[in-house]
Amino acid sequence: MNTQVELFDNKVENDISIEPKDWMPDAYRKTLIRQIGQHGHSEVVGMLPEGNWITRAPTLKRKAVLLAKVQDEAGHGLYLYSAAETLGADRDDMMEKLIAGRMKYSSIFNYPTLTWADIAAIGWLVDGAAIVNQVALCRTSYGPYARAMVRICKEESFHQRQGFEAMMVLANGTPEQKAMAQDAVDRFWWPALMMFGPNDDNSPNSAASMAWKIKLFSNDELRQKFVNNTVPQVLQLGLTIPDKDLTFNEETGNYEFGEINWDEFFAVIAGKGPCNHERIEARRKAWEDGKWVRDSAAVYAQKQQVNAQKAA
Ligand code: FAQ
Repeated sequence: MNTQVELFDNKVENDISIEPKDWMPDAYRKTLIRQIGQHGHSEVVGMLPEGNWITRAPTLKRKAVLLAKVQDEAGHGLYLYSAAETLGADRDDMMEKLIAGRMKYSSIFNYPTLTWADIAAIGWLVDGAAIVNQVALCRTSYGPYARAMVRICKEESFHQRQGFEAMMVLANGTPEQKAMAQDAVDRFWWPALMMFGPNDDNSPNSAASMAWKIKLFSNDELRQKFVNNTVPQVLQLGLTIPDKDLTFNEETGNYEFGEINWDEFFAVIAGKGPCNHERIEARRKAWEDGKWVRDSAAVYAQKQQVNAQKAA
């Protein structure tokens, strides 16, 4: 006779996805709401540093591509919030927690976008890091999250390639453009590595998340994969990596890299990064300005329900 726990464990063990109506441990549900909610918030807050450049993109083509990319990120946020709702989370509650600083979003979006090259760097390095993490999540144990990731990864791949192409144009441009590209790499390299989270021996959620197959690879494994993928791309662009300790280990096939500044990482996720205040203020304003839309939609939905009841 199978207990609910055994059924759940069996599904996880045999890579059968867990679906919204299945029984699941409370802690599994809670950790998924935390991760999916924070992931959704990252997509939505991630629109801000890029949105900052829509009016200043250097050509019409770049502007059209950037607009499409930012819209894609909004869509990703919506898929993720919907996936969190299948677990019983409330979207308004998640939004209010974000604004109150009680839910996190990716550290990377607390850095400023000072030049056009930063937009290229976000597409190439930030989306590149996001893909490494998200390709693994396409096989995560919770069905709605895994399925959302499949579509998101397709769009992120386009983002990554357009970012690399924009960077390539700058790297092959005038000396000023090349210097701008290098400056963006210098500022975004380490924060991109931090996106994968703390080292494995300092990652409190990893053991449970890996046992439940929410995470299939550890933070350090994914970070290493990103470094291995990206170093050759930096070199191909004729740019350098701001890490004097970077070496290629011929035995393991890995690029070994220097120590991440964890004090900086923990300060940023505690709300003390260069743009945390600005990002949350932008979300607070959007939330308050959008209240009339939410209220109108709620009244409309209520009226539809009353009409449907009358007609029945
Ligand atoms: N930033 O125990 P762990 C994108 C927190 S999408 C902020 O290792 P976990 C698309 C963590 O929440 C980018 N906080 O945690 C785009 C935990 O705190 P908590 C977002 C971080 O969950 C591109 C604490 O530290 N992607 O970029 C970060 O097992 C361009 C301890 O950490 C995802 O969210 C961080 N970097 O592993 C959009 C992917 N790292 O919650 C626009 C899904 C860790 O206990 C433009 N998420 N923390 O208070 C994941 O894979 C995992 O949640 C990790 C963290 C790997 C991020």
